Amino acid sequence: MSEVDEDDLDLSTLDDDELVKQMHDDLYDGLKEEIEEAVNILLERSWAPYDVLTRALVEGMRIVGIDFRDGILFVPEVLLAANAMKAGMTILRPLLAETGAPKQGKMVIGTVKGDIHDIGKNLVSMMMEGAGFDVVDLGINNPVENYLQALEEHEPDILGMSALLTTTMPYMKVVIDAMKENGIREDYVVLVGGAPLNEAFAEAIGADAYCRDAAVAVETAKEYVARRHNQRAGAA
Ligand code: B1M
Repeated sequence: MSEVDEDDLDLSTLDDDELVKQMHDDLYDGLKEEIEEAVNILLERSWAPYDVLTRALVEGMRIVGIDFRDGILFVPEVLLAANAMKAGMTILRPLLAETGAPKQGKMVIGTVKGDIHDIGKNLVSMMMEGAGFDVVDLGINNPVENYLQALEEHEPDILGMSALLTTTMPYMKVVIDAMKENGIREDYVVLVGGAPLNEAFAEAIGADAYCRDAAVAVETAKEYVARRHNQRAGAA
């Protein structure tokens, strides 16, 4: 995508707008080291980690997604872009988690069975940690047993599920139905997210809420946990 010879380009000479644009190109081209360097440059320029994440990385991946959809990019190229994005996120993760926010509660989160997309889930995990939640990340491709076992073992306030495919999103209902069958559905707040979902779907499968993005996930989680604490205090 980029017309500039990457070897000749000194990223630090670019102004902020040019650098962000270059990062979109570098993400598109799967250039991991360039992404890492550019993330560090923006942080040195006092950019907030959240702005680096959303304006440079998430926006870059949005562009990749469009060309993937349109058949211009294919799986191998998108994998490289995803790896470059993850490298940038690795630098940002501790900074986002370091906010000193008071402890809010605990969340177990995982991508559902059949689905290996994890960038969005990882982003939600990072933002939740930054907001003061302890996060147990189950990774990708989780069968219902993984969720049930993790709920029993970690006793979280929230179960988060992620799905990026229209073919895998129905699996969220399998998990929620299993929770109902085991009589534990009401013990947890169930939040779901992923690009193909919407509020109507979340309601139809019996989740508590659909979260459009990581920021909404944090706000929704805080709201539901506060509500649960108030209910418990009222019942005591
Ligand atoms: Co895939 N892929 N992919 N892919 N991929 C999509 C999802 C797709 C929309 C691309 C397209 O056609 N436009 C399409 C799905 C079409 C559909 O189902 N309708 C698709 C396809 C078809 C496929 C394959 C089937 C391709 C193939 O093999 N032919 C295959 C399936 C593999 C599988 O899972 N079984 C596949 C594979 C891959 C890669 C491995 C190459 C790679 C994943 C790498 C990785 O994740 N480690 C990949 C990628 C990168 C994408 C796109 C381009 C980008 C996804 C992403 O990371 N977005 C994606 C296109 C798109 O979504 N526009 C696409 C950035 C991320 C920050 O956003 O994940 O939406 P997102 O997360 C957001 C919110 O959704 C929300 O918050 C996040 C942060 O703000 N959120 C939650 C997400 N999870 C949440 C959980 C919560 C709360 C909020 O819990 C509380």
